[in-house]
Amino acid sequence: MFKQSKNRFETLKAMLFAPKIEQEETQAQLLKLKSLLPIPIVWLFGKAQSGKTSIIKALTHQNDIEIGNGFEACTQFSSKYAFPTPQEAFIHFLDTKGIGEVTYDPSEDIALFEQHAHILMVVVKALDSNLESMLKHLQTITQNKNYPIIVVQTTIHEGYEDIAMEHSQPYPFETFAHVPHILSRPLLHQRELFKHHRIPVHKFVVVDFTKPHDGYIDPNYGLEALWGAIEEVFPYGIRSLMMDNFGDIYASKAHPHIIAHAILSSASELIPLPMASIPIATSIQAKMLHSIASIYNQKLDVKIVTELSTALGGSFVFSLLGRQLVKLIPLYGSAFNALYTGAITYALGRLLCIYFNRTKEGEMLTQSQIRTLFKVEFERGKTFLKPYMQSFKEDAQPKV
Ligand SMILES: Nc1nc2c(ncn2[C@@H]2O[C@H](COP(=O)(O)OP(=O)(O)O)[C@@H](O)[C@H]2O)c(=O)[nH]1
Ligand SMILES: [Mg+2]
Repeated sequence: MFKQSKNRFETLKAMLFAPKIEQEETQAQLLKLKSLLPIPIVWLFGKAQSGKTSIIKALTHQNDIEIGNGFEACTQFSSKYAFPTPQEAFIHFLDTKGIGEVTYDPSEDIALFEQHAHILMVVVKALDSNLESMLKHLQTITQNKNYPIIVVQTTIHEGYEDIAMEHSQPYPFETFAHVPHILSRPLLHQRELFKHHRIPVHKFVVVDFTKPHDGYIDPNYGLEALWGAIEEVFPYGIRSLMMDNFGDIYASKAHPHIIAHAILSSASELIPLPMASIPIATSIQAKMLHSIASIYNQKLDVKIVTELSTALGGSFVFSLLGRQLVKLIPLYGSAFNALYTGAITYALGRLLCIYFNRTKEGEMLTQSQIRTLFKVEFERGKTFLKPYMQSFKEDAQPKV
């Protein structure tokens, strides 16, 4: 790897502008790599119209169309939403939509998802007291596996006495202090039902995800509490991987795509693949740069790439490792390479975003600015990727 790293940007440049050298070999490797990637699943379990799709929307900042395009059917009763896209997914949301049907049988879903589901998110409308058959199915699902269960109680405004009432602030549903009786009664009653059926719930969260025309000040009421619950049971920094706010809307849009490629390139160092004539991580970086350019509606021309690769070439990237290199390589081996490669991919992606953003304003980046920015983004990349890559390692451990 380190021999390559001196001229990896030359290889990248060649790949970007002569895509035919990539060919089937890399495609096959990429497919293999993706199929081996242990992608975490959030299993959403709830009746139709309970608010499952709205939760995906709130967690991913995607709109209806983007979500609609991301779904693919996977069992008779369920479909899967891949984020950010089916080709680049680093998280899956599973939507079980057949629960209200008399014919619903969870066995197919259990067989397919038991291995990989990291969170079971049960979604109920706050005023729905008819949960009997759903709870029965949940009993079956949780019989053989202890999922961390989060129950999301949605659409609470339907329980408000006065239609003009605003949501309570600060969010009172951690303690239920000062929650009007008319609201607390159905919510606590639902919680009793879970207890009665011996469903071990990690956390209940109350939300109201409304449309702008509903007129609430906070259209994502309870989203912070929901993220809090998710991070308690899946503490791998997933929130910051899915969304980062850069002020530049294109950069925010590009963020999950950069993360997806960074994770993939990182994983290519961890997952054994047959040797290829072209380093797979480089071809992943090339794909990412093309995808960022299309988000910015820009052409990826030779000038940009030459500027970047001149600034970052030579021993610069190598020097980012500093003295850590000598100390850490014997210790961590491929895990170290994985993090390093992923962080380089992340930094490259971010740099292209910054480049497009600045040149749009007529500004130019000097070679030394490029280096300084790259260094900062490289460190950020490491921070982003480390916890998530940790989840891979744990996934690979034999389950007890
Ligand atoms: N007010 C409010 N409406 C919600 C909430 N969650 C979902 N909805 C609405 O309820 C309807 C069904 O939601 P959807 O997310 O599609 O449910 P799904 O069938 O479980 O995926 C949609 O019109 C949503 O806008 C919520 O928390 N509050
Ligand atoms: Mg839906």
